[in-house]
Amino acid sequence: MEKPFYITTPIYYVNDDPHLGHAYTTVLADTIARYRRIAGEEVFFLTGTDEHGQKIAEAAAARGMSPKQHCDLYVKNFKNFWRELDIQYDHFIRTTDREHKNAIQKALMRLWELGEIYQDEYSGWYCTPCERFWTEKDVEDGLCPDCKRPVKELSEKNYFFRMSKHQDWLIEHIEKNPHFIRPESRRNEILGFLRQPLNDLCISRPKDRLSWGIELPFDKDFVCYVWFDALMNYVTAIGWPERKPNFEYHWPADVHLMAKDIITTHAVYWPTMLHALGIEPPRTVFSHGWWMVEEVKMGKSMGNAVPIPKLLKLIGRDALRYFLIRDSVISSDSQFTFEGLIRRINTDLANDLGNLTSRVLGLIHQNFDGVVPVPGKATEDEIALKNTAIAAAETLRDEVMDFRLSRGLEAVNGLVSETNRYLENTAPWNLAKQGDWERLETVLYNAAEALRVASILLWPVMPDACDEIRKRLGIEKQKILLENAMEWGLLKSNRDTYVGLPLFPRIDEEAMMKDLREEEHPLPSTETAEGLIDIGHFAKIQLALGKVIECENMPKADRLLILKVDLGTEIRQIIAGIAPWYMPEELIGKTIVIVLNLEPVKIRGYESRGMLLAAGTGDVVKVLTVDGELPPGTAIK
Ligand code: ME8
Repeated sequence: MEKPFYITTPIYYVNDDPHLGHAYTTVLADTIARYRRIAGEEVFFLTGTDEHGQKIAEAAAARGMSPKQHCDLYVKNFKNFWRELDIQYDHFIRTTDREHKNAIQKALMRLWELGEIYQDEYSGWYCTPCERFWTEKDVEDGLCPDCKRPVKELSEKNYFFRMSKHQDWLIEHIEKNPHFIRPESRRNEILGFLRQPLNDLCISRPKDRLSWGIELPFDKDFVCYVWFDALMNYVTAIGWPERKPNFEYHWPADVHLMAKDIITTHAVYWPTMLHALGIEPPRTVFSHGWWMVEEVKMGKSMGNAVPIPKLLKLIGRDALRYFLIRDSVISSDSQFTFEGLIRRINTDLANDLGNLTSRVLGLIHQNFDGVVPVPGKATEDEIALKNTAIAAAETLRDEVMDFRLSRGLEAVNGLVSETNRYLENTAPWNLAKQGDWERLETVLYNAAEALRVASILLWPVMPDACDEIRKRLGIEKQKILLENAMEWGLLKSNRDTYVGLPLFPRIDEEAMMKDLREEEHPLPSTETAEGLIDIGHFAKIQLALGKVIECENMPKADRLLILKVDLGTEIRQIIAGIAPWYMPEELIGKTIVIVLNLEPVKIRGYESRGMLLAAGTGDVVKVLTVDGELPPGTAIK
């Protein structure tokens, strides 16, 4: 029996909201999954969230929440975002799922018993945002070679996975399997990296530094390194090791998709971990380039993420999906510009596809009361159109199977433009005037048939628009199958159609940029952040002024301050993630704004009762204060 096509995205960190970079990989996976499904394959598409580790613990602390509360909230944001983009995953894994945690402990125990894990003293340079140690030679000017942020020297006892032991096997595996790492450029990069001896991998973190993680089954003072925990999701999600038949039915994964930032973890750490556990490696690890904004990688910590909720409202999810797939060259970086986005939508979607749909259906209405005509004899023009359609379908299929979706879409857009040209050449409006009904029937049937083919080929990228085209053509009940795009003449005559509104209205650049600019200060991202709330909701939040009477750094935490705040009737302890922007003494004496009625939480063993308010962009953060003297405890209404 053929196993399902198993495709994965990275599991994303929930330290902040999803951004366009996350959307890209997930839309790409969803689109490939849909193509495979309409090609008749069974597919298993996995995505999820990476919830342990320092990054998440600190993000939670900065928001005055427990890590689990924080994760639950952000997981909802991710899931809502995927729903808005119509991502049809088969399973969403969270690394805080019980089954996953149990499986990680089993994996660790197995490796420990096999002697693949040992304890050692380790000192090195640690990058907190990347959660990894670097050696002296990696670090330049005290900065992390990956994210270019400062690293700090750390020395501690830890557990190590004997990754180096599997180096020769890995090199041989990569050499024997040209499709194991794709594209070719990344494969060469990894082979180059493997020319140096591999270090063993530190797979633990002492609990006194970080407690938010999965406990090592053989030492309760340590938690598992977040990357070990995260990579394993690809096998735990399908039931390893407990649900063996399910696991064996799906594994190996056909493709793990990710961007180039995490190719080493996927192409080196992951296969060696699997090899040590006696599990076959995935078939392909595919690393795409980055979406960049003005030459900088788009990302939440870079502060240049595109305002997606607003963008989605303005252009719709199909247009965004199309743009992301069409305008990215999978093996290199892609530049995001609003001009590029608008140009793409106006050209390919409003002018070409939208126009073709309106024209064909409009002409069928004007001339045949909306009923698909019966075609007469095909001339050279119809044969050429048919050949273009079949060639586009075949090109698309081949390019998709080879992960070059942009080229596949280019071929489909070629078919759409060609059909518009066919209408111009055959000029059905003149045929109507001349009363050449038979020729008119043939032309409009063939143009509608090309539209039917396009509605299959584009469906995985733009499901809403293509469903709508199919409805207008009267074929919404037909199953969408790729093979039906390779056959000409399947559109049934004598069906009722309708014209409808333009599928993709032209975007006015100036108006859109104005609308987007109004989004410059988005609401904070919570479940209620979308849309408006009534005053009753706001009144539930109790805000008051508090005077900071003590403030100190939290030991072993870079971002956290412990504040004692006088609220008139009581003194409260509040933990705030603002240490990167304030020295403790700068805050003492300040009158700041406090949210009073939050559930108390413990952050690294320190209780926090309430939250202070601050505003900022990432580079600059300022606490909110009041304009003038008011006593502590004054309510804010
Ligand atoms: O790395 N362009 O999570 P993450 C294209 N939790 N893709 C981008 C992108 C950009 N500018 N920015 C992000 C992690 N991505 C780990 C993964 S997997 C076992 C653990 C996409 O939230 C891209 O897929 O930082 C990248 O690899 C991923 O988001 C990183 O997501």
